[in-house]
Amino acid sequence: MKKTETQEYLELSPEVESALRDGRPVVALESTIISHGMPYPKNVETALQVEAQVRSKGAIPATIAIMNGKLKAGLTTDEIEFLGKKGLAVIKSSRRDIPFVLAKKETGATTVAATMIVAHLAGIRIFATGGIGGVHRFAQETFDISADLEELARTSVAVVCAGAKSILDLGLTLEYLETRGVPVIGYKTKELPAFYCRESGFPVDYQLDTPEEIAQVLSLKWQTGLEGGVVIANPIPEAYALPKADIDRIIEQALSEARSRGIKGKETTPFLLAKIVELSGGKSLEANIQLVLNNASLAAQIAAKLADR
Ligand code: PSU
Ligand code: MN
Repeated sequence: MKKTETQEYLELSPEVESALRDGRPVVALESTIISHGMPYPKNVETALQVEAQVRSKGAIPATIAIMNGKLKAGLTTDEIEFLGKKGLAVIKSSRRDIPFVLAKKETGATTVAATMIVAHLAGIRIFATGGIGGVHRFAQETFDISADLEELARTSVAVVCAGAKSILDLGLTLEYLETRGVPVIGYKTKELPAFYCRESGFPVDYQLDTPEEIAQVLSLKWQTGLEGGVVIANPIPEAYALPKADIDRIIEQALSEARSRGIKGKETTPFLLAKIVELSGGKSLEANIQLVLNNASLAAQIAAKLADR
């Protein structure tokens, strides 16, 4: 597809467009976390707080979604409210879904994979979220591996996350990323964080301790033609981390409920996320909000360093 044809379907908010034109820092944000990752109205409140956090660190937020036949980067408050209110009724959209959602002019919330695609089309290199998808537990039988991992292998956008939830098999997720050549950077940590907990027991490839060093590695990767994404794993702030034993028990219960109900395909992750919120009595939601804010802040600082280079 020629660039001009792509641009026809891409709609940047005026603010995002002017920031990109001037080479100012921009941070992409996903929308499946709004529609499918958190309950209303906390989801909308959080999405707006995350945008404010990005701004407070000197970058422009670009929340990404599919609406009215357009791939949008930069949403209005009303559009975020609309996505949050519709919740599970909007289409969870990954790479394979994009053309269908565009064709039908439906509302699509973008996953990590689809957000990376739209960010890349727009020229945004840094993206902040909560957790990435990965290799699910028992993938040996189910073949359930998130399209997020393949996207990380091919699309040149860096994703700042708090690692991944242990609804996934974190060891196999790291193996998959290694095979596909995706670097996993630990921000001030040697270990892959496990979302609610700061530790997982799995080492990361590289520990880097400043946004400047991360920006340097990203530029070197992309300048040398090594296309593809990077995972920047940023542990949840100590004060908000949840006890590992509690969260392990909740996740086991959520997994066994998903299995006994025969939940499959794209429903799996949203089902597990909602179950965890329910079983933790909202405690997990607070941790989730805090870690996303923390990721937004780091992403904005990296975007600022990248824009300076
Ligand atoms: N993990 C979370 N929160 C989320 C998601 C994953 O802790 O909101 C969402 C993201 O949008 C991610 C998607 O890209 O789920 C992965 O879904 P799947 O496993 O179906 O690829
Ligand atoms: Mn899946």
